[in-house]
Amino acid sequence: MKHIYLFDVDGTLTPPRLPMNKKFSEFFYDFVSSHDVVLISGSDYKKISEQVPKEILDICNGVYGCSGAEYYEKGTMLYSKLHQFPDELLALCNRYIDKSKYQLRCGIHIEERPGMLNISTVGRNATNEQRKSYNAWDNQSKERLAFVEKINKSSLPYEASAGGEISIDIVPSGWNKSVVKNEVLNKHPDASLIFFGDRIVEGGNDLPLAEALKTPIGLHSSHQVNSYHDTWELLEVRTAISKARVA
Ligand code: M1P
Repeated sequence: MKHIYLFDVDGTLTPPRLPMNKKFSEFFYDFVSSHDVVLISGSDYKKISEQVPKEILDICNGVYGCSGAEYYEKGTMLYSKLHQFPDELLALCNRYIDKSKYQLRCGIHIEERPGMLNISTVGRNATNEQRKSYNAWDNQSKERLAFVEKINKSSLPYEASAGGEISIDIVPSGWNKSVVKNEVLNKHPDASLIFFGDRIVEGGNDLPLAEALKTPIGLHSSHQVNSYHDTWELLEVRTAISKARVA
């Protein structure tokens, strides 16, 4: 049976919004060279390519950005789904940002991407240190989770999730990472999909895909990781097992 490996990027293959670790990228290059691999990030392709070396992106079977709204093969965009977000939703996001109890504002609080709004109270211009501080505060205050729930429980035809450390992704209902399951299975109907993500948690942007991959016979599987170290370890175990099978 064909196995296809699906990986989230931030927090799964790289530290959030940072380049891949050099040694891990060497290991991962070898892994991608010998396995079918698809990347699926909440970020857009531009951000993904700042983090994952081009040599790796070019040998992946495919790369989905914006939770599936854009798709690339070998650096070429094959599609990008656009969406016009309504003023009502933008006004709600602006109110969330303005009313936040988090004082620091670093700039770029609403980023429009293909098929996605990315919103952050601290702002996308936050430094790495400012990100960490916001994230620690958010873990206590649960600010993002509350807004994610508010959007998801509203009658608006949109869904929200908390993907990385400082922001929330908002997409039209159904435009989440789970779309990748059918995309991949349409090309490889008999494949078993193995997904790695760091946000397979309530309100997390990897959860819809992990849920979609649950089947009664356990054909597909999902693995919650806490960093690229976990991913590395799990892949090392898998490659060691398959080498032992061959030997
Ligand atoms: O890929 C995970 C997330 O990475 C970034 O999140 P943050 O800036 O909050 O760490 C964003 O690009 C986000 O859209 C994406 O889901």
